[in-house]
Amino acid sequence: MATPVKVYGPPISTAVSRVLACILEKDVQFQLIPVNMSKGEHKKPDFLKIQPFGQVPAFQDDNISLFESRAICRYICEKYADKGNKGLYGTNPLARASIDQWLEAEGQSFNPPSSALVFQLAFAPRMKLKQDQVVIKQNEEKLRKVLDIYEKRLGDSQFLAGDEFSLADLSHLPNSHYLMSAADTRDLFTSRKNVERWWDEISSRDSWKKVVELHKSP
Ligand SMILES: N[C@@H](CCC(=O)N[C@@H](CS)C(=O)NCC(=O)O)C(=O)O
Repeated sequence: MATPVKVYGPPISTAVSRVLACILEKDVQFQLIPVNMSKGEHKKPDFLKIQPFGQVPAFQDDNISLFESRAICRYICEKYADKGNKGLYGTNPLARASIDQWLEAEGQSFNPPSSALVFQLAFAPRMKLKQDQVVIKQNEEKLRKVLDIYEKRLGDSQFLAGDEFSLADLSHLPNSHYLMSAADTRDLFTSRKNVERWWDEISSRDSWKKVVELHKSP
């Protein structure tokens, strides 16, 4: 039996969730290793050896360590090409380029405002930090513009990179999950009919439902 890959970090972290969703889509055996962030374990020397920026997730497969959730997902898709969802990262150069394009759009355009909002709306209250209304307003405005582009794209194709669910859609799940749970930002999705249809479809995948279950573990 293959040795399970190791994922370090709490599943409620958006970047950890991204990797878990990919692993579950690919049906790869994994071991989840808790990192107690409130005790600063992610800044300790042993952890910095595998994640030099002191962030989660860190990932290990055989004798290699990786960090950066999107790079880890690409690696999992390449290494385990024959397992689980075989089309997740495309099966030809053009399909893969389209997936990479929308993965970049997620990382460069969607993630900056959405992760700022996730921090303010979901994590600041848990950490007993005061929410910054100016940051919330500014990032809602930025995200609105990004979602207008998504609305148009998702009117032309079922998913971002084409008519199949891909790593590009999957990468949006973690931040969107928290934004859909907050009244203010939920409306940004539900007021756009194609974005809402897309969210309903991608969030009902078994892989994502399992990640949401894992949010209950440390
Ligand atoms: N670009 C990185 C982001 C990782 C990241 O920001 N992780 C957060 C949790 S979602 C973290 O570790 N925050 C604690 C810190 O930065 O000290 C990735 O995608 O892996």
